[in-house]
Amino acid sequence: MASGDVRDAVIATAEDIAAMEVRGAATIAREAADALRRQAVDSEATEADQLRAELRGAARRLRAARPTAVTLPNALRFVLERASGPTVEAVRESTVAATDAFRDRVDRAQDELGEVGANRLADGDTLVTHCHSTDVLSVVERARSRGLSLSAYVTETRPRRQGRLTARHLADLGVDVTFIADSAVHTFLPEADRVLVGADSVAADGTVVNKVGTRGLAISAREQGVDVVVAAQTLKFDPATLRGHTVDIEHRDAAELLDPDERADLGVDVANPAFDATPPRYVDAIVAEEGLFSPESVAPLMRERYGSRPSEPWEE
Ligand code: RI2
Repeated sequence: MASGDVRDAVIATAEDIAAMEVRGAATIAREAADALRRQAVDSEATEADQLRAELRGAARRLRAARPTAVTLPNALRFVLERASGPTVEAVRESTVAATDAFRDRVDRAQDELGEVGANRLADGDTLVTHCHSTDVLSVVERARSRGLSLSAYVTETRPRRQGRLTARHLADLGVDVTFIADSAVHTFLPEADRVLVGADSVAADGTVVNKVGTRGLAISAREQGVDVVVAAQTLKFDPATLRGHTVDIEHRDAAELLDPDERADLGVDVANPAFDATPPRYVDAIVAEEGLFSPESVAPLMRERYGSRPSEPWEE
């Protein structure tokens, strides 16, 4: 049964995103767009305005699921701006068409950035990566398909241990993988040619928000003269930062670090930020579908892509 006018499928998707059953910035975006499609298809609205209001309500529910990856609001905005028409059927059809277009766009962007990123890699490179990023995997997949031989140090990525997914994917692509504890990454950096990580959001000044631990990794890499390359399609660009907003860093449940009994026994506080912000001075290049960018060139591209937007369509 639906809660209010927001359909069950939307609530289920929002819950899956919050629980990280659905995770990774690009994947969250695809699923959120699909949830709006389900809202449109399953709706019992009898007026176009009613369906549009329902879509805004669904978007608000989805937006609240996780705060940091800007792909989520960017996906919702893409669909809502195109969900229009004089009748319920017209709004429904335009919503379905928008979600199809959105998926195509994300898939194409990921393919294209893979090509760009592969140009930056060399045969025999040793990479260091952190967490699990499908944008990073696209780069490595493209490089492998060109016959480049690659090795990688893959961090475990506490507390959720997404590094296991990366290790499996890279090994399946024929990369020579060494799985390491997060705290060991500085030990192995001198053997690396490049750090290659994803992003959840990129701010207008080129700051990269990614899985917690990325900032320390990037600072250490700079100290040791290792290139830091960020694979981030333009869907990761956060237009709100053009107006002075900062990216909200998600703090997750303490139970991801200590089970409640153990925590009570220890009598300690727990802090569990899921992401951190790497300043642009530690980022050598951002690989997007439109090419390779310096952090300084993010702002003009962001302005051109998103323009100025004082409010979001789900706030109207
Ligand atoms: P793609 C992940 O966050 C990681 O921080 C990863 O670098 C980023 O999303 C980007 O993922 P989480 O959802 O979009 O695991 O490249 O907290 O797949």
